[in-house]
Amino acid sequence: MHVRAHGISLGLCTATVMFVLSQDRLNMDLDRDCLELMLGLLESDVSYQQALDVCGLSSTQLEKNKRKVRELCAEIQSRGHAVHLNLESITVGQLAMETLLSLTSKRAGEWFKEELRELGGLEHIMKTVHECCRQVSDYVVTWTDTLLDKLKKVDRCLRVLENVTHNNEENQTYILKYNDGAILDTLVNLYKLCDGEIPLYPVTDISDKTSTGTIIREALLVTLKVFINLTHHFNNQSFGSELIGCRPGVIETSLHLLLQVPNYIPEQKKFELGMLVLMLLINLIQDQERNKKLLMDAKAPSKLESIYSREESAIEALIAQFYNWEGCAKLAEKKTNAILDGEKDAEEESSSCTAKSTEEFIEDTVAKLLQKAGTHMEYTFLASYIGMLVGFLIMENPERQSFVRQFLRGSNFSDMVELLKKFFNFMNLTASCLRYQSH
Ligand SMILES: *[C@@H]1O[C@H](CO)[C@@H](O)[C@H](O)[C@H]1NC(C)=O
Ligand SMILES: *[C@@H]1O[C@H](CO)[C@@H](O)[C@H](O)[C@H]1NC(C)=O
Ligand SMILES: *[C@@H]1O[C@H](CO)[C@@H](O)[C@H](O)[C@H]1NC(C)=O
Ligand SMILES: *[C@@H]1O[C@H](CO)[C@@H](O)[C@H](O)[C@H]1NC(C)=O
Ligand SMILES: *[C@@H]1O[C@H](CO)[C@@H](O)[C@H](O)[C@H]1NC(C)=O
Ligand SMILES: CC(=O)N[C@H]1CO[C@H](CO)[C@@H](O)[C@@H]1O
Repeated sequence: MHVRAHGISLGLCTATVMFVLSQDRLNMDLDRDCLELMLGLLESDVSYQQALDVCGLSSTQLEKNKRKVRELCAEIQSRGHAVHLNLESITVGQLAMETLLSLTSKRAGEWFKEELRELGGLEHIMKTVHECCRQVSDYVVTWTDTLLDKLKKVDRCLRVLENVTHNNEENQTYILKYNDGAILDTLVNLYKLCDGEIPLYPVTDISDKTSTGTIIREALLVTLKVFINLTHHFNNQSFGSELIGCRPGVIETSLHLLLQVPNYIPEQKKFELGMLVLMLLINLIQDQERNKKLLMDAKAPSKLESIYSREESAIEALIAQFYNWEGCAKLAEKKTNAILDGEKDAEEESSSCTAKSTEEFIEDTVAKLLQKAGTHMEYTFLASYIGMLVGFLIMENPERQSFVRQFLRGSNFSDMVELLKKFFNFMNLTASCLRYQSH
């Protein structure tokens, strides 16, 4: 008994020390041993109260430790860190989890991802996601603070998964295969849940950070990012696309998110949501005949205001959305032409062509362009992504081509090709700027 209580107390102190170090901006020297210890601590979800119950004798000592730990944690919170920590019920596992999450979101390098997987940290994160999601989907009648806290925790864990799967085939495969793909079922359920809930909690104010609708939306966006990373193609193959695409409702949910859900989120978030959903759809169908068929056969999500409208095919709705965005994009053409033609201002000349990775560079230029041309340029991107999606669908398939044609203006692809050319030129421009720079 005594030994066990002592172990708990020691664990608590260790966890606290690590936690404090990780919260301080002082660089915590993280090495494999340290990580291993932390992951070990994650397993011990023992609360102080339990610790006190177990050992009758050294309760004064434990109480003293408890008070100290709480004071330390409160101090850290007063500096604005670890706001998620509940001071009333601190456990060893919680402190270790906080440490883990804050490390992965800050300074940990590439080696960390591998170690995290090998030492079972990813497993722990997946279990946490699973456990929180289970509670969320079991009890969601009204969103209590407790449930929203669970969702926020899921959000933070998913950010770690997003990071470690980024362009990393082995880590991606590990997650896809873990426990027979259990995490995929969890995430697909979460995806559908968020899709269904956002319309019930519409938010228009971008500065709103705490309402139910905002928390659900943010959880949805990070879920999408994890899906996109998990469906990334390596050598023209994507194991993830196969596994995720075949789960019932993924395509329908994505279509609903693309075509209906934007009505319930702030203006400033519509572009991000649209791009993420289209990126996922493209990943899903790219090399998956079965997923292409699912998309071809899908119905358009029903519009709330017209329940009795005829059943429209998803393709028809996608193409209507294409023309809608394309029309908006044309309005912006004048402003953006200057940038697309390569006219740059002095500020851009000096700052945008520094040595960066291609992705960073494109991201950077895209950011600048979007800023310059105003939000209208976003429509060009969204419409182009629909163009690419349709392109993958009809590639080497005359039957689908003629099906799509019936929804196109003038029954031809000229508008789509025109827009994709513009998009391509723009991408080529940014890429050639990079080539120029690297010489
Ligand atoms: C992952 O996290 C590291 C730091 O922890 C950061 O440098 C890196 O940019 C992140 N990568 C992605 C893809 O988010
Ligand atoms: C994975 O996620 C990161 C962070 O959001 C993103 O920058 C990256 O493009 C994603 N990777 C892939 C392969 O899509
Ligand atoms: C991927 O597919 C493209 C076009 O189908 C082909 O040109 C390329 O060689 C393939 N790459 C690999 C690694 O198989
Ligand atoms: C394609 O359709 C457009 C109408 O959107 C029409 O103006 C154009 O002439 C058509 N082109 C061809 C080659 O049929
Ligand atoms: C891409 O850009 C380069 C350099 O600006 C240009 O020489 C090339 O013709 C462009 N490629 C296409 C296909 O337009
Ligand atoms: C970022 C990264 O590549 N992380 C690891 C994922 O898994 C592979 C294979 O073990 C490692 O080489 C990576 O370092």
